[in-house]
Amino acid sequence: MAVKTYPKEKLLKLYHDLLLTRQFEQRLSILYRQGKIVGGLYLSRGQEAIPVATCQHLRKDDFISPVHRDLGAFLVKGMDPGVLMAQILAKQTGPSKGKDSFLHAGSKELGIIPPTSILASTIPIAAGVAFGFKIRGEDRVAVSYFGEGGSNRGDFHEGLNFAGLHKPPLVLICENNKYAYSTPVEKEMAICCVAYRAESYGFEGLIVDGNDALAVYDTMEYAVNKAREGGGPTLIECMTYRISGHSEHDEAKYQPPEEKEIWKRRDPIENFRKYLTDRGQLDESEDQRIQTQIAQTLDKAVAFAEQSPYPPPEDALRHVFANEEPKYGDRHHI
Ligand SMILES: Cc1ncc(C[n+]2csc(CCOP(=O)(O)OP(=O)(O)O)c2C)c(N)n1
Repeated sequence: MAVKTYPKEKLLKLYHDLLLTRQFEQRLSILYRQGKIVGGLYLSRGQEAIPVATCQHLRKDDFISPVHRDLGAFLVKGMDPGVLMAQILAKQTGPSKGKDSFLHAGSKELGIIPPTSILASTIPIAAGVAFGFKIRGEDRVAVSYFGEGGSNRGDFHEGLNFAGLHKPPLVLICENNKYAYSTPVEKEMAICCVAYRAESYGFEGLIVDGNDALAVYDTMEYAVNKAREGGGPTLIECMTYRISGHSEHDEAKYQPPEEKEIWKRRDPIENFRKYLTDRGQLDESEDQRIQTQIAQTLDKAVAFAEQSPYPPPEDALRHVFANEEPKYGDRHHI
């Protein structure tokens, strides 16, 4: 069987994006401990390969509907690291203009639908967007991300039923990290795999090792090409593990230490680095160059966010309603 080969620049871009995501989140973790992040902080440590590798195949005019563990998707889709950092620090220069923390941000220009916080709502939203592409005859794709926990909600089933019926260019990415907050997957559902559910709605469900960046990359390439060519939806279940707590305040004592150890050895970034070095695609000096470049990008992003102002109090009601700019103190009856 022929072994697939990849252009070096694509491999190095994937490696760069994985490292950028991990190191961005490491900075966030420090800022959180310094009290500079208000509210929860939900990281993707150990499962970065899923948002990062899947977004490699998307164009700017494709749409994603990410959730709380998809910071990497924001970066790969093109959001400026400084602007994203400002958003997370609730600064006026973030896309939500300081009204919200963490990832309730989006960008119409970059094709990022702001997460709503309602688990699995990403699915009917992306299915609707994809249906719009289909009606207009456009070769654009919509992608929704969700956890295996979210897949137990009604929105998941309604979205899949719609997708199965209308066959829009939709890719559904389930990030099965084995826990929904403190609930282990065996107590969430009676079957082993979310992908099995796709078939009952009339389309293909695939299972992939979510810690193998290239496996995720290849599977997504297949699903995106299929969607663009009119082949309809695909659900890709990426098997992974949540290495840290649900959020930074959660010590995750419910995760058995031996289980964590097994998955730490399956780190997607370390393994990809080994893959590249073993094949002579990355040497120490190239690695160092990428690391330095990322460190500089992040220094700049943190400085921009920290120096940005918080919004003034009188902005509290601005940009909240579609057609009005109410004055502070106005009353609104809906
Ligand atoms: C409808 C709904 N119920 C509960 C919550 C609170 N909540 C946020 S994340 C989460 C766990 C999600 O688990 P999963 O979907 O597996 O994603 P993961 O956090 O593991 O990536 C819960 C219960 C919510 N945001 N929305």
